[in-house]
Amino acid sequence: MKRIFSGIQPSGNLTLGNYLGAIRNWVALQQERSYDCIFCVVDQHAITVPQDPAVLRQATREVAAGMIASGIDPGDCILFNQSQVPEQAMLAWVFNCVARLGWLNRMTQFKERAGKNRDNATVGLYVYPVLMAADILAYKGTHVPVGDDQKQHLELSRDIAQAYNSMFGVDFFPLPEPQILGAATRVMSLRDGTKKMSKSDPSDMSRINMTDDADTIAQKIRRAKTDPEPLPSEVAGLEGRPEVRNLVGVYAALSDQSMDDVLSEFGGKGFGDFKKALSEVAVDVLGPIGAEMKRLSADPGYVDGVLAKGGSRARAIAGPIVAEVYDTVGFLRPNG
Ligand code: AQP
Repeated sequence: MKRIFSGIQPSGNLTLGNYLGAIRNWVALQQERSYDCIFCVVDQHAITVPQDPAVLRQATREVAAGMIASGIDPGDCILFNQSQVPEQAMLAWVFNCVARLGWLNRMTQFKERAGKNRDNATVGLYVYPVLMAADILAYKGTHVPVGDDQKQHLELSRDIAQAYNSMFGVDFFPLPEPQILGAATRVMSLRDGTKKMSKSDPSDMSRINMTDDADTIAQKIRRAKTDPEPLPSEVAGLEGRPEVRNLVGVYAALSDQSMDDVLSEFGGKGFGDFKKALSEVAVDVLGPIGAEMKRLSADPGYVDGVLAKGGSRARAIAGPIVAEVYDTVGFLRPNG
């Protein structure tokens, strides 16, 4: 059985990076109908950095609304928020006792996010990738569609699955495969082409939010950093121009073309026409999704109902898997 598991943190506004690197691919995979799909709003991951409780609740609903508005069908897939399924955190504890410090010490995202003040980072931020392994493996997930930034965490999930299997002499967990798909697997900040576009970047001008209106999208793209040279005619000409490469990649992804096609149209021209065309395609794609997100957000009862139902369906799968792990490990349980 092929089972997809993937998630998004409710740690801010959904961005174009989340859409192109993750959600859009999830919708396409759901439509292929060859996988069981489970999608999760990972609120327990979000609290690895401080969150205002009321804002977190609202962001959880908004991320769920973003997924539904983009085409995730909660009748077809399971859609829920992580904290409704305690089995994932239960499995994470076992995995904390399987994973090694040396493995976690190599995680580059922790180093980036903890920054210079590492002693002040939460323990949760450090063990975040262990919880991510538990999220996936509590469902025996086999495929994990993510953006390029999550590749290293996925490798750790595979290491944990393998280490658990060999520690207990079982063939229990699959080794989950990353699916890094599309032309924009790492969308970069509009202000700095060497930094990932991120929900939690303090500058709103660094990202396009999925709920931005047409004027805001156009303004952000107009002000996006470029350089004084015209666009190159070939992909090789993007070398050393990270901001330009990023905008060309985003245009290619949004318009379903290759970067070569984009450059054959805009190569040799200045950024005026290109940015105008990019704004138009971004508004065409995101406009209807943003409008639907706002409509769904006005009906929190509906979104909460979807998440509650998804949570019970998810528990029905994770419950027996994690119970078997607890037996294997040797935990004494009632009727065990
Ligand atoms: N810039 C990006 N380009 C492509 N894919 C991206 N993803 C995130 N940013 C980009 C993908 O979106 C999914 C959900 O990510 P997440 O919310 O779990 O965490 P993240 O990767 O840390 O995303 P952010 O937006 O940068 O959040 P914050 O600011 O809270 O850390 C993942 O599949 C991710 O690859």
